[in-house]
Amino acid sequence: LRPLLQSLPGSSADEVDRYAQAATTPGSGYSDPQPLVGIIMGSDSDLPVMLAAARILDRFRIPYELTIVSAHRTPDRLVEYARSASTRGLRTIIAGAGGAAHLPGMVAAMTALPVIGVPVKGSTLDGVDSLHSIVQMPRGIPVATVAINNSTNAGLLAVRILGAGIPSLFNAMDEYLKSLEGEVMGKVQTLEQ
Ligand code: RP5
Repeated sequence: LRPLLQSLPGSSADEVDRYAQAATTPGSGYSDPQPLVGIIMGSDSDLPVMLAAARILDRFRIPYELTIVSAHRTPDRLVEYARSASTRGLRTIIAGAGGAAHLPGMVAAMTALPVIGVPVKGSTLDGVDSLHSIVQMPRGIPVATVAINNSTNAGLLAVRILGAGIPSLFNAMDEYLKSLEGEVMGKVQTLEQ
């Protein structure tokens, strides 16, 4: 993934190193080397969208792994990934895909871990195809679905899921909410001056 990461605008050299590490050596670069979140995507073309989730997990210092798993192009890899996820220590999976986006649903069918789906906007249908594919999971197999291309919210939801059982993370999310409020109130004050 490194050449692709380097070609993306807006990523610092440090970030490229970290993402490339997450893709090759799960959890490296953190004091706790065990990845708690798996970020997967159907294609390297999803990477520009999915990196926002990695940025959020970096911000909250949550170790993650990052890789490509295609439901239709690498079905055996999908089964192996989903079936081994919980025993490998993952606690939540973020899965992004575009088009007929069956990746999140198929992963959720093969693990009891919470799965967050990110509908990736493709070249046609504006991502509504991906959104419907992910959000319309039939009864019994839930996938928590975020907005089209909004992997930031997928990262934040993963933090909240983990934070429900980790007080320091819960407090960090509380601080994050306060920072959002502070940002808006700062703008309000500037406008009112
Ligand atoms: C899906 O098909 C991927 O998740 C991606 O969003 C879309 C297009 O893939 P590429 O043709 O760019 O590899 O499986």
